[in-house]
Amino acid sequence: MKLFKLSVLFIFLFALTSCGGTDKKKEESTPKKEIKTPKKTKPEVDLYSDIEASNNILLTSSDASVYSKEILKVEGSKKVKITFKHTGKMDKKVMGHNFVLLKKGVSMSSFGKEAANAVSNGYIPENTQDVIAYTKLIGGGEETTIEFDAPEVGTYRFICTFPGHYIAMNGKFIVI
Ligand SMILES: [Cu+2]
Repeated sequence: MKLFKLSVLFIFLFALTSCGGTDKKKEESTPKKEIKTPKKTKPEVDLYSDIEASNNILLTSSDASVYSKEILKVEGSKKVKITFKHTGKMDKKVMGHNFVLLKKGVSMSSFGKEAANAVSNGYIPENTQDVIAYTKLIGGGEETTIEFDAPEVGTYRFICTFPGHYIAMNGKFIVI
């Protein structure tokens, strides 16, 4: 009799514990799609392979403080000619623009801040050693042209040094 009770208890316990196993398996969530991102192993110069090099550049700006191009690509060991136009209407005292090509390693923000104080010199610090080439400051409707020898192969930065403009008016100048 005692054995019977034990076996009933055992069956009861067995039934209890096995209940949990009868649950339907949750449907597995949809498999994750693998997103393959190509590794950027190419040198920076090649990232803009869709842009053709030209040593005769037309760059414009307007009453908005932006350049028409943020990537300029030129061939090395040649002259570079940049025609810079301001297509807006505002005076250069309010919305002046220039094109300033910085030497390698020169910080856009430090130079931009320094240049903002050089009001009497068109926002170019006098006797600066940080610049490869620059245009004068122009206002709406004006244009100016500069010519200079392309610097050695590499990537340089250009900015507008009118106070505060370098934040939006900057770009890369690539010599190939
Ligand atoms: Cu500007």
